[in-house]
Amino acid sequence: MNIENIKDFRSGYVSIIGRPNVGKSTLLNTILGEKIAIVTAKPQTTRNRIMGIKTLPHAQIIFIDTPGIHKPRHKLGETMVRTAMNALSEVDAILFMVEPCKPLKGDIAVMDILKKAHSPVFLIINKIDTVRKQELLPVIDKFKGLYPFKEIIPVSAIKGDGIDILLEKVCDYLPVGPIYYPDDLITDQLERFMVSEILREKVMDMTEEEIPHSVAVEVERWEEREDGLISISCNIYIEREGQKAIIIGKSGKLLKDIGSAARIDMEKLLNTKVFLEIWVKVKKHWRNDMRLLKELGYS
Ligand SMILES: Nc1nc2c(ncn2[C@@H]2O[C@H](COP(=O)(O)OP(=O)(O)OP(=O)(O)O)[C@@H](O)[C@H]2O)c(=O)[nH]1
Ligand SMILES: [Mg+2]
Repeated sequence: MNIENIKDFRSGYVSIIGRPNVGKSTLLNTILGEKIAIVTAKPQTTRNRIMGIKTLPHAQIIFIDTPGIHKPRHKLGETMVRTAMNALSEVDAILFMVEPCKPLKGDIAVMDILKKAHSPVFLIINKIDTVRKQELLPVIDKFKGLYPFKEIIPVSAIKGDGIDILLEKVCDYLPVGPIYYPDDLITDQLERFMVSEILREKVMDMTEEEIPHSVAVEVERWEEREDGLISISCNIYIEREGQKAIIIGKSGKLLKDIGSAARIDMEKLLNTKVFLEIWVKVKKHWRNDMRLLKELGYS
């Protein structure tokens, strides 16, 4: 990376906030050009604060992807919402992401929270690939009437449309500052965490109803062999015995498919062959148990 002028270099923190499923993690991945956050078509995918670092010749932007803000129904949900709220203070800008439709209840609830924020708030209207241009103006008007956004930027996180403008505008709001992280670092996440997330993504993708949200993944063993192969053993935790049978599937077929899909992505991430072993275990009501939530890295 060619750093242009160290004296005018800008840097700072930017949070991505919004209700579940609007495309926050997709945006982060597109900006970085690499998949560091898991994405599914189901709401409440992200459960932790995910940091992604974008270094440009004249600026370093540290993005914080957050869990979707929703009405929590258990302690896991509460910690997720708390994680999102914590990302609202001490940042240089907040990207409030919505879908290209009129404000929903969930959006309005987030805007109420944003009224207490001290940082400039951008409205990011995502998924513009799903609507016609003329449908966008009334959406912008509706949101504009509800909050004094500093900038309004329509994007398609999936297609990469509007991303350059977004980065340019974000840089305008960053203070002059140091290069906080090495310019080739894109996240602070440990490989172990990313591997557990990959497996959780596949389970979420390949199961239905309450199962995707009842699952937690833990890496139990990680061994790097001399020939370069990494042998990983993971536990998938679910809340009830009945869910165990569903995840395993008829003759173990579903679990096998989940494992194959996860292994392919893990090999891409680690750039080597992976041997993956998965155990499905019951941890009763873990989503409502603070001790278990802590153990699983959720608080
Ligand atoms: N058509 C379209 N779909 C998108 C776009 N961006 C994201 N999606 C889809 O929207 C769904 C949710 O994406 P995520 O990135 O997981 O959304 P999120 O806001 O991080 O969701 P949570 O982590 O649950 O809060 C996925 O199916 C994405 O493929 C987009 O620009 N266009
Ligand atoms: Mg997400």
